[in-house]
Amino acid sequence: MFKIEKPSSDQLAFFYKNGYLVFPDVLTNEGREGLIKEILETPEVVDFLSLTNEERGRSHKPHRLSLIQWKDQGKYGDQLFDAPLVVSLLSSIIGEIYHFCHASIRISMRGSQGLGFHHDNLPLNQIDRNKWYIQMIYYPTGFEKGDASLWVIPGSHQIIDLKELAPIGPAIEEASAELLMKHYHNQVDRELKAEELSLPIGSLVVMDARLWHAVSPKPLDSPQEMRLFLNYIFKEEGEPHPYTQAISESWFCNKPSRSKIFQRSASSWSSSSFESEYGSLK
Ligand SMILES: O=C(O)CCC(=O)C(=O)O
Ligand SMILES: [Fe+2]
Repeated sequence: MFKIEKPSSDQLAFFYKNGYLVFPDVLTNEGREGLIKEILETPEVVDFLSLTNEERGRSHKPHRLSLIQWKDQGKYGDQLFDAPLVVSLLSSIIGEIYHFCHASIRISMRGSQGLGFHHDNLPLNQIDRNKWYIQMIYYPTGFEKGDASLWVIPGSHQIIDLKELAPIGPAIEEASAELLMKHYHNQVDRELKAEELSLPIGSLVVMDARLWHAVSPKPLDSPQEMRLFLNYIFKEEGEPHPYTQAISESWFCNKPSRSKIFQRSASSWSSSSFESEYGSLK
């Protein structure tokens, strides 16, 4: 599934310092192609792709599909629960005990709007904000700068106390590195500056979900038809997050070692109660 089995100590040091870590082109060709196939065969994705361009443009997230809880893993998506690189990263960062929270898919097509700067660590109880909540984000099709590119603000994961800026709630559409700097310079020991990434096909970004990040729009003349995003979120032991998904029986099959990551309760929130509290920005 992956070309490597563990991160180097320099990579881990980069993660702690900056709040994210990039593994460009780390999926094997077979793994990448297998994941793309499984994403494209997912019923909600099939429905989305069967719409006309005009219909997709009329939805409340124009030209974008956001499937928050993905449960249709096949052979390849299944490996992202506990492939050696995943286990090595998570046990180095979180420790031996951690839980799978949820998996999501997003598809951005030409004309999709992108996302303003936000962070994704939104626990029900603010105390849990200081617990590890890690996003393993896969970009099977990659992206170029200016074309649904990911922006990050390195070091912004160190802002622990958000005070007046979204202690809980929807992302701040117009947040910027300058705004964060103005509010939180006492909490971080460095200048906060946004950086735009470009990533080849088959890349992985490991993100401390407290990191502030954004996505640029996908231009109408983008050479790439579809930008695929797959996110597996893992968390430190504790209360479910609003998105914590139910475990499918099929994920366990013949794999008792997985009880370690799957034995926890799911969120009792419905997606509609979540959206009314947190908005539907994604
Ligand atoms: O699409 C991306 O690269 C990131 C998306 C994101 O930040 C989110 O869905 O929370
Ligand atoms: Fe995000």
